[in-house]
Amino acid sequence: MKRKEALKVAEEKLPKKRFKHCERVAETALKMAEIFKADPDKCYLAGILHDYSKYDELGKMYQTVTNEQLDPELLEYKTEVLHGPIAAVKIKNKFNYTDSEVLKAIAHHTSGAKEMGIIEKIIFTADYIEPKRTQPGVDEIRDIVFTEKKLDLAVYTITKANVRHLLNKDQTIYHKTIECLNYYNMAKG
Ligand code: DGI
Ligand code: FE
Ligand code: FE
Ligand code: FE
Repeated sequence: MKRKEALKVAEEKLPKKRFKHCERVAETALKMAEIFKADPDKCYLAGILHDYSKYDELGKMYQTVTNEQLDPELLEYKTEVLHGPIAAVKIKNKFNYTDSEVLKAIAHHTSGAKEMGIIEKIIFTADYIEPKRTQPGVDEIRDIVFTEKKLDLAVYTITKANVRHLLNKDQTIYHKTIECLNYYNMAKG
């Protein structure tokens, strides 16, 4: 898939505000691609498409989990945790798109995962730090990325903040989120 085609796919599928967020994530991912020596086309594609399934119907998402034999634990969660893994299979099937680095980056953009590749880490981080994000601590993470240039530390710091936030709201933590937290606690150095 080319950048222009992916842009059109995202624009037609998503409400304007969400599409704009995806454009900012893609632009942020491009900046990070330069710093961390990653393929810019893959970063752009994963960024623009990462929230493709954000507004899909929940019942259909559960059907896809079953039909595509995705992690059955996903059935215990809602759109927040499902939209990444679902978007990855839908984009693969609908557009015959098979790049596993891009598909994994889309699938893991919410939870993270252990042993992520460079595109996965960039999208996970770009989603959190794109210019319109205002969470407490986001400027520190922008510094870790653009000044210190420590991507594993950024992934860890984001995951720690996510888990804290989820626990404060008594939310259930998906196993890949926990695996990401533990793996990057070690990998961050
Ligand atoms: O789609 P975005 O809004 O751009 O952001 P996202 O996909 O990174 O996160 C979507 C939501 O997912 C966010 O409100 C927090 C939630 N989330 C992330 N990890 C987990 C989670 N929710 C639960 N219950 N468990 C998790 O492990
Ligand atoms: Fe998302
Ligand atoms: Fe995220
Ligand atoms: Fe997003």
